[in-house]
Amino acid sequence: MAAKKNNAAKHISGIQEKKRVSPSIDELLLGIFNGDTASLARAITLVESTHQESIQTAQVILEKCLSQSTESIRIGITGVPGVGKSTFIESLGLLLTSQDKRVAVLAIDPTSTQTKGSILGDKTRMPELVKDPNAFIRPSPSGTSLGGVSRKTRESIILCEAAKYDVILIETVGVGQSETIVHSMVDFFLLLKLPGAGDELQGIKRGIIEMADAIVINKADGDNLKAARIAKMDFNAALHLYPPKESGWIPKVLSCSAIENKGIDEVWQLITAFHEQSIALGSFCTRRKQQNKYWLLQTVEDRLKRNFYENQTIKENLEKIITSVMENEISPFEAADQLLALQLTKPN
Ligand SMILES: Nc1nc2c(ncn2[C@@H]2O[C@H](COP(=O)(O)OP(=O)(O)O)[C@@H](O)[C@H]2O)c(=O)[nH]1
Ligand SMILES: [Mg+2]
Repeated sequence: MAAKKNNAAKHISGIQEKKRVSPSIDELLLGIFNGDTASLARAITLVESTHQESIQTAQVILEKCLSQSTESIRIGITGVPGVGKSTFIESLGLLLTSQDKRVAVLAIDPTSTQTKGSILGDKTRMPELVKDPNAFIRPSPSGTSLGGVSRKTRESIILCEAAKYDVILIETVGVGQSETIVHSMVDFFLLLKLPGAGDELQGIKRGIIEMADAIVINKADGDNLKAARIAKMDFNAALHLYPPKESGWIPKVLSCSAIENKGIDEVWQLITAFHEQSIALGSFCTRRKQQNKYWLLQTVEDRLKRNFYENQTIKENLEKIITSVMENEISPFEAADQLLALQLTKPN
């Protein structure tokens, strides 16, 4: 009897499960607008999906979410693996939730996979934030191209904002192009550095410093205190060599210990000062408008490329033409013209 009851219960929960797997668009939207994390998570899964049907559903949801006006701030946090990004986000996130702010954390890590690598690490490195009802943490999907991952992250930001998260923190590992892409989707870009970084200043990618709205020397604790002070001075000196930002914002250098929760308040005060100043000057709005333009053009480029490589005639001829180019039978430019002409004569 008990077993029968159990089975019945399982059956019922199975039905509910099934119902939960595919709620209607309106149900999902209502859930998102009410700040229901399960609906938000499901919508992000739709956004991340590569199935045609899910892509279309996601598009409808996104359009509805875009029309929700919000006053969120999007903050990108970058730095080499191990610099303490996740620990920093845990500290900052908890500070913000203690001020009754709702915090969403999205992670872009093209080097990780969902079962191993830093994603699991990230979850365990935000042990308190994960449990906080005012925080939502979502790692990026694995296996897709960086462009794809980041486009989805940008769409996830919009969903999080519609779910009324006040602060969106985006963690990205400092490899390849990921900082540039994250920079193009955030209001404030924060570069975390290690003490002693002064020595490697020469080797630093110039572009990243140029993009930073703040440089924060993390791990300023224990034996690192002196090195952190020196690094702070070095970066301050280095920043003077860069031209001022168009927005009028002067990037600052701070230090903190994410693990000991020291200096995190100061970082938040700096971000708040930036937020207020850039809204007052209009540069906040200008930056978002520029980003919209960037993403429009980026998407057009992505789609054109995808259409090209998915074109059946191109697929059939590409290898042959590549071989001809490699054998110097035809120049790369002539070959490109031929391929593009093929695509035009036989579109998908
Ligand atoms: N001493 C010290 N260690 C830290 C600090 N922040 C992070 N760590 C340690 O550095 C390692 C990497 O941290 P993690 O947050 O995962 O770095 P991520 O790869 O940049 O996300 C972990 O062992 C952390 O405990 C800090 O402020 N001080
Ligand atoms: Mg991390």
